[in-house]
Amino acid sequence: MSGERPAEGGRAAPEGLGLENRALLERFQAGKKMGLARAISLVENEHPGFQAFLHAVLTTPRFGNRVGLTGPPGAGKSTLVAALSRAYRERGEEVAVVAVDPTSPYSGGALLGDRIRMNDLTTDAGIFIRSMASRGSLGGLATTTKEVLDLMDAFGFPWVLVETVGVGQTELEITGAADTVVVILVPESGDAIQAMKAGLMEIADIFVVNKADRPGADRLVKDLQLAIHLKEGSALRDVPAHHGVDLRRVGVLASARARSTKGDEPEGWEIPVLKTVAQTGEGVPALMEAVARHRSFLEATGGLEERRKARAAGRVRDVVQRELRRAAWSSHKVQQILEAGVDDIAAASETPYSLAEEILVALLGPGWRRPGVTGDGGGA
Ligand SMILES: Nc1nc2c(ncn2[C@@H]2O[C@H](COP(=O)(O)OP(=O)(O)O)[C@@H](O)[C@H]2O)c(=O)[nH]1
Ligand SMILES: [Mg+2]
Repeated sequence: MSGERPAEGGRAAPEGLGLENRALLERFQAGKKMGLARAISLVENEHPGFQAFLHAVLTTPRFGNRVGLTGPPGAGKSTLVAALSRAYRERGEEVAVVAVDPTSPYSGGALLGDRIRMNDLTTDAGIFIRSMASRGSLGGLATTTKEVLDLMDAFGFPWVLVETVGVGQTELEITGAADTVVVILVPESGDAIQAMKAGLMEIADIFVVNKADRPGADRLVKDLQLAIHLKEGSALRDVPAHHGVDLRRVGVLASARARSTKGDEPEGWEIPVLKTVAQTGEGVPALMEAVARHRSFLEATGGLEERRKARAAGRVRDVVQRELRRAAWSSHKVQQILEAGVDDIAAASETPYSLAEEILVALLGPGWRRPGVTGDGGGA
């Protein structure tokens, strides 16, 4: 970025924001929903100037609540998101929903004929719903998806709900995109041991056992509670001190260790395990209360700032990677090297590695050397 940043209302005017995007920015900042929709398209399609647009939007800090809801397919995530949205709307608060799951039936009509009808949600101007496919590698949350969340947050929604279908990587990545992560399980989805193995203990701030109207819900709640306590070492809470060792102290230490491995998590948060029947809204007020409590906890302990810093660092990495890729494949020089080199690879006088190295040197300068190469000294 050049040294000069022309001022505009006290903010740096982003370079590369064309006339059209500038007009869009005005509509966005004026709170026009059409402006938000257009901005999302701009970002999703990576149209020229989308980076400058995001830059402009993000230099105005907003602090919406980002809640991620994840779990196996069919657990009732969409139904629960609908119930939550409805409840927030009843309090007069606006809600943005991002469903990173193309099968989520948010697009008008009834939610599969169930009791919660999405009609009034989708025609309510106070709710903004967007479904998108996760285009990230390994099924992770694409950078674009995170940017759409940023847009919704920046637009001023107090609630930004993200539904992601839980398949490994996406579940883990949601931690980076949300302030509060709700993991939704159902009696049918397996036991607590499976949840532990899947790493759900690491990412859940709140557990929800949905479909509590089905058999086995209480059992799953108990198992999850036990698993959480075991993990935190607090299962020893009721064990008296004996043999000169205060097991409670040991427990507390174990708890602190378990927490600190999360890195961004101050200790002291007891993961609640709640029961819901998403279709009827049963248990939804308790879930809202838990989400609010977690938010207060994060604010009081500095955890919110920590999470946001971690998120920012991750985002910088994402953007650098994307721009590097973009720079590489849009470079004429790189195209030339590639075109000239493939014949040599066929003739075995070059290999993909030697050619890639040539391309990297062309991009990054003659001083560039692959990290970890002997004599490089870097990467240590
Ligand atoms: N019995 C029962 N069914 C539910 C409950 N919540 C959702 N469902 C049903 O479970 C199915 C999957 O719900 P959906 O919200 O699409 O799940 P998702 O794939 O996790 O988003 C739908 O047929 C819902 O009606 C619940 O609490 N109890
Ligand atoms: Mg869904």
